[in-house]
Amino acid sequence: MTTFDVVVRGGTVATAADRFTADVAVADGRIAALGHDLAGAEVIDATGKLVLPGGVDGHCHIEQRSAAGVMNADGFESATASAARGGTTTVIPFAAQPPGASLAEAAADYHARAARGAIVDYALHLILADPRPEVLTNELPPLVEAGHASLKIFLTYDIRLDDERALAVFAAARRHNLMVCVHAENHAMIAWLRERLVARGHGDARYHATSHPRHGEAEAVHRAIALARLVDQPLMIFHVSCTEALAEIRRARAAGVKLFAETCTHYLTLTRDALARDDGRGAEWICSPPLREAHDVEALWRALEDGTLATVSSDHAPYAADATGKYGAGPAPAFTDVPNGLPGLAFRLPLLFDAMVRRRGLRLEDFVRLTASEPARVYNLHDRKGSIAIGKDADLAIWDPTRRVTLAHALAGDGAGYTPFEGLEVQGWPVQVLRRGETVVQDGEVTAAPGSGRFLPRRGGEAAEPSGRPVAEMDAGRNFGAKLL
Ligand code: DUC
Ligand code: ZN
Ligand code: ZN
Repeated sequence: MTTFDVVVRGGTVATAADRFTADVAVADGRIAALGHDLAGAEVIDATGKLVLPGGVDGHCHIEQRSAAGVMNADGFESATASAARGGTTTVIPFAAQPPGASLAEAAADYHARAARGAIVDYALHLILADPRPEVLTNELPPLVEAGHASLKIFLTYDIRLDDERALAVFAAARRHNLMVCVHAENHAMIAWLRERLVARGHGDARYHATSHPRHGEAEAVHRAIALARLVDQPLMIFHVSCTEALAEIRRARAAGVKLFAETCTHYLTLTRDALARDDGRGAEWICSPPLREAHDVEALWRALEDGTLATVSSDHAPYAADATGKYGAGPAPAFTDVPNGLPGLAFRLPLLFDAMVRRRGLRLEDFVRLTASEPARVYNLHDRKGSIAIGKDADLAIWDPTRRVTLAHALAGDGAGYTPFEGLEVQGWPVQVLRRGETVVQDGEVTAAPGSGRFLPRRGGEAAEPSGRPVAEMDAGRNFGAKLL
């Protein structure tokens, strides 16, 4: 009888398609067998537990500066340790090109830092803040060759791209089979409102939400889709926060556009009331797009159920609740002086498990799909990540569905010093987490070495392939023979 390296025995294994009782056997870091009475050099008793694929967080910021230059409160070690504590074993943070700088140098810099610190496996999205021709022509192809397969662009902030540059990125992405992720908000509306609000003395955190109008998000979603559609480039719309943006996504899908969209844990669990707290800590809930209203929360849940939204990420963007982060401009800063973002890597899975499976009536399989399998598929990591099947990496979260936990920052262990989810009670918790068969977290203790996480080189894959349905103007058969791509 074969003795495997590790056997996780007797748990209920869940995938995006199914659940069943089985032992999971690991050899050389991969799932080698699913069955009964399997023998292992190390045996982990999972009786009464769920055995879930480790989470895949397709959008988080690690060791990155805010739009205004404030450094995240987390390095790769603390961020990925907090991800692992919450059952996430794959992350996709960013390599951010500063305007005017080299994309290749930015990527090399993030690679070096991730290689030193990461505890879980990772890929990187490349942020293109300055897609000048030599960056797209000379710097991008070797990065694609090295295994980068997704880009992020912004339509707001100082690093925003105008429509022409966005189109240039979409066309380059199409040439190289890359997914493009978009931060879609209308910059002019935000700038105009910020100026007026501050001039009229409305600098309190609650006006951050006022300064990011919901139809400005919808407008930018619409525009990004229209531009990408011209060159038949699939998009991922990041951090969808409101009903109006969902309507744009549904309309485009109904018209046959190939499009993915995510929302984030905080848009599903919090509202803009957090910005108007009477203890003066509203800055700690400032993120962009902003937290919206209760009816948006409900609309986002419906969009998860009907398939409009494909994935849920953390958008972990931690800034410490002190003068190095949220309060760099003083203890009562104007919202315009507060870096945008919330910590969330650690609690994404516990919050979503509790909300989806216990309170909202989604199936356990839906939870696995939205938090692991589908992000793995969209970012073309699914040959190794996001499911429990023979040949996949043995990334497993052994989950106690009965454990009740009151969320507190100490459980997250990230660098932010606070959690926006403080005091929320959840049921369901990862008691042991394996990455490639190695236990990386046991009862909240991180046991893996910094730098033991690996880079995951990948291609764009099927999700990034064009739909094959060009608009008439780009179709040589219908545009008098002009070949434009
Ligand atoms: N966009 C993000 O994707 N994350 C944090 C802040 C932001 O604007
Ligand atoms: Zn963004
Ligand atoms: Zn983000």
